[in-house]
Amino acid sequence: MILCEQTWRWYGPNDPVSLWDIRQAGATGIVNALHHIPNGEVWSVEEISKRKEMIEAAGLSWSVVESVPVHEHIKTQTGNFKQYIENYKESLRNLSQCGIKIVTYNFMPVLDWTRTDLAYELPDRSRALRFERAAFIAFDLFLLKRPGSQADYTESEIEKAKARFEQMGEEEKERLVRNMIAGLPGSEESFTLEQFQKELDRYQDITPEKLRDNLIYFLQEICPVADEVGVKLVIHPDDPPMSILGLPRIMSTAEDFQMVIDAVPNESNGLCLCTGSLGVSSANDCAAMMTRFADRINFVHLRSTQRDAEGNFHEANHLEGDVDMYGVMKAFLELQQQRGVSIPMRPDHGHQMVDDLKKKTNPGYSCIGRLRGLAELRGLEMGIAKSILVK
Ligand code: DNO
Repeated sequence: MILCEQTWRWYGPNDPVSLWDIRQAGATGIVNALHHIPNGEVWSVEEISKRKEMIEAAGLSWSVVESVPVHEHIKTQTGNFKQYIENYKESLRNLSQCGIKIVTYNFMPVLDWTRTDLAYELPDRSRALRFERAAFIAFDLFLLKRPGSQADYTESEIEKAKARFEQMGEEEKERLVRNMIAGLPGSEESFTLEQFQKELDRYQDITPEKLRDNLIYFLQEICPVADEVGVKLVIHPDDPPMSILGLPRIMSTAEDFQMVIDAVPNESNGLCLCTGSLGVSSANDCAAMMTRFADRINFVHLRSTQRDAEGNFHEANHLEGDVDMYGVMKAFLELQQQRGVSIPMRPDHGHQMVDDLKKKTNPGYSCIGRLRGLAELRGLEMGIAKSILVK
């Protein structure tokens, strides 16, 4: 029976969660990036090797890169995008030379993942990340004051956002701005409000079709190199899976995935199935996607969210919320048996809980919540493996 490779995202030497903590959590693989290298520059063999040695010194292996960021010029096809694509190819060759063969990236314009509240208190007093629609709209209309933003919302949404905004103190407003644009862990960029609006302006003429063409162009360039050096590229879906702040988003549904695979069928063109991102939309059936894209999934993020009728959602415990984690895990186990490979999975995010409530942590990436998540997921995996899949 082939089981998944249990991995854990580590932010490097400055991460308050150490490699030994991770080893004690039971993970064997590390998901890591060279965050100190500016976006667009080549990751040299020297820098990659240094990090790799650090990870291996704790008895762990560097299994997945998350992420080699895609420069905004590549997404918009402006400025130095050709040079940045060449640099990307070079980084892939260097990673392969060091034995690192799975590379995650995303194609979300300007922002990576987005939440309005990083410390939403749950009934058990742990804290979760949350996306509150009224606060988000209030940010867009009254803090960012994005030109044309009113047209994106209904009258009743605008009313609610207004009431929400009026009730906010200065501190809450500042916090909301920070949460939205100062960059969550792993987002490679952060901005002031003015810089942020400038970044949005660059997308004024970029329709979803154009952004998709730019992604396809990028993949047509880099996939042959990845094929040649044996690297699997895995695109991370949009989080949340919808257009925000007038920006196009093109990786939110099964059809979006399908289109990109059809356009660039190279073996290296694969997916990172992130159940927490996709699961926010009731249209996405994550277990069905696991089966449908079985031959393309080369990395998995397991997490659940709880949505409500107003368009809010918060991150739920890993086995609760809207995602059918049993169905996902079963399909995941099945695809690994079919393909005869073990695929890396990481418990994605966790609640801030227990002793971590007293510590300064990376939002979503504190230790104990993820430790709980990983423990639950590996129990679920073992239960399914032993009771159903073994004949
Ligand atoms: C959030 C993460 C994302 C992800 C990137 C991949 O927790 O899942 O930041 O790493 O989108 O490029």
